[in-house]
Amino acid sequence: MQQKWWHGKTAYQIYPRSFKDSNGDGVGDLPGIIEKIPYLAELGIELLWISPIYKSPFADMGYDISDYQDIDPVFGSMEDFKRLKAEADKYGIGIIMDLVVNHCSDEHEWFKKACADPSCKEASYFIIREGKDGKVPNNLRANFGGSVWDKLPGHDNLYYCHFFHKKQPDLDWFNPELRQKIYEMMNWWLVDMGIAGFRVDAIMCIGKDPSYPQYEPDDVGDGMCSCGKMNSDNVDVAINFLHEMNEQTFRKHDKFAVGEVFGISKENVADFIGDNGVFSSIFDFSAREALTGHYCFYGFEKLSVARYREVVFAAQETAGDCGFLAPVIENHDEPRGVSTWLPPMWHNAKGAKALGTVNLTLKGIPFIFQGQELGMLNTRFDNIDELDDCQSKDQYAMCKAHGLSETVTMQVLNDQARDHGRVPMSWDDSEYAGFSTVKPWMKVNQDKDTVNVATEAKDPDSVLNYYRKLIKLRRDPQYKEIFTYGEFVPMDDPNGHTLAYLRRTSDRTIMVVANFGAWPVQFPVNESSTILLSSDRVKVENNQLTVAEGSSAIVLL
Ligand code: TEU
Repeated sequence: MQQKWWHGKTAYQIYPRSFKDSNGDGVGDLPGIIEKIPYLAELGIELLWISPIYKSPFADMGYDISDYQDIDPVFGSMEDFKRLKAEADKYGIGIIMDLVVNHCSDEHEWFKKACADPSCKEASYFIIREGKDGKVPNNLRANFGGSVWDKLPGHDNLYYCHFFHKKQPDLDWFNPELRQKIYEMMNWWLVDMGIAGFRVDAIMCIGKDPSYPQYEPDDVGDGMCSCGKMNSDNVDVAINFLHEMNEQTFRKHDKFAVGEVFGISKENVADFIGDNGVFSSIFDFSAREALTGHYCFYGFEKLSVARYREVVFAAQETAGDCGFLAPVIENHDEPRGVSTWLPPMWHNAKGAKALGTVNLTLKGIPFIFQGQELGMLNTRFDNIDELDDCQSKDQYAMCKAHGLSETVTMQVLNDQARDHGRVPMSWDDSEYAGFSTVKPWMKVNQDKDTVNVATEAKDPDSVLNYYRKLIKLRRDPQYKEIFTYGEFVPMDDPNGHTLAYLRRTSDRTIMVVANFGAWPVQFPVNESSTILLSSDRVKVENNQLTVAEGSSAIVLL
């Protein structure tokens, strides 16, 4: 594998609406991010992915873009963006913008023109089809519920396609002119604005079959089939477009790109990552994929630690030495990682530290989601009005339609809603968690009195200070190479609740152990083995490493 400038870096995701409000409107903004750049630098962050900040009507919280080359006033201005970029540059932090090009917003000027005249050039940027016998062109179901087809406003028998919200019309990637427009826009951000790269949103959705055939209904029982089926049948279509994108943008300018990609296998991983892959990295969603299996949230079952270990280790082996995955435990589409992947006994600081150890020592380019470094857990939502996300609303209706009680429905949403990643970042223990001076757009997390930056910064044993040490260790010139390029070697799990593995180069080996069981675990080590970092009770004695329950260790063998 060729060495690249982004190898060995630690990335951080900001959900801008919920990171820091500087102007007292209850919504996070760019000056708020600027204020916190020194905080991120102190944590050791070198790549910063910011979820969409472009002009948007916010039907899907900014993932519906109405102008790709402007900043939405709720976040600030282009001048603020330039200041943010300059501030990040000062600390050696590269900005990663969110690239949402499977779809735009129905308020984008292209779509407005398409509605005004379906024979115009801009209309050909979208997927517009005639209805069949007064019905929609086919039976695909959108990711946020309902048909992927809606009537093109102002036209009786014309439908436009949207794999997500109806305010997110899909772009037609088969149109070469549209593709060039997108690459031009990307190169403007990459070169003229000087960003470090892109996180590429929902991109496998561009793998479509332009004939839009009828599909065998799936098991949801509404006669429809998930639009994901069309994508998984047409991965090659997407890959072809992405090779072109890569050649004309990222590769050309030596920029970073991390793809939001599901469904990786040994057979196709080299298409995505490594020297000939279309991306620099792709998120490791193996645990999330093992959990999902059904359209309804209430079909999800928790994973055991043993199963979590199995799927995460399998992903590491799939990537092998081909290229880098991007390990994640949570993001803005997920409930909190500690609440989701760990048994209830470890829904606390100990669990957060031990899971952080895994996140930051697997092979790959780790992404930390805002608040993860504090050990933020899921927020308690008491009723549907406390949730904002369009997918949560769809799932609420679905649970109700299937006869679930209000209590059970709220439990399902408390377990799975995307809103968990969208509550304000807890900066201190004040009424609005130091996020804002007024009531924020989402409720603050109930644990903000103890789980917050100000309190944790003062406590040497806090999750925050542990994350700082972890990242410092990854960046230590002595160990940077082994944490970056060292081979991943899985070890056995002695108690059914432990993730243990080696990272190995030709001349040294590091052992990582995270014990999520109820009893200590032991591993044989050498006389000279040294503990580089431990999150709780860990010792090396008589050639045995003992890692207490809820603890993790990084040991140089
Ligand atoms: O997500 C794509 C995606 O696959 C998720 O929407 C997923 O289906 C869902 O979260 C499962 O719970 C990206 C963005 O991350 C998400 O926020 C956007 O809503 C979506 O694309 C559309 O742009």
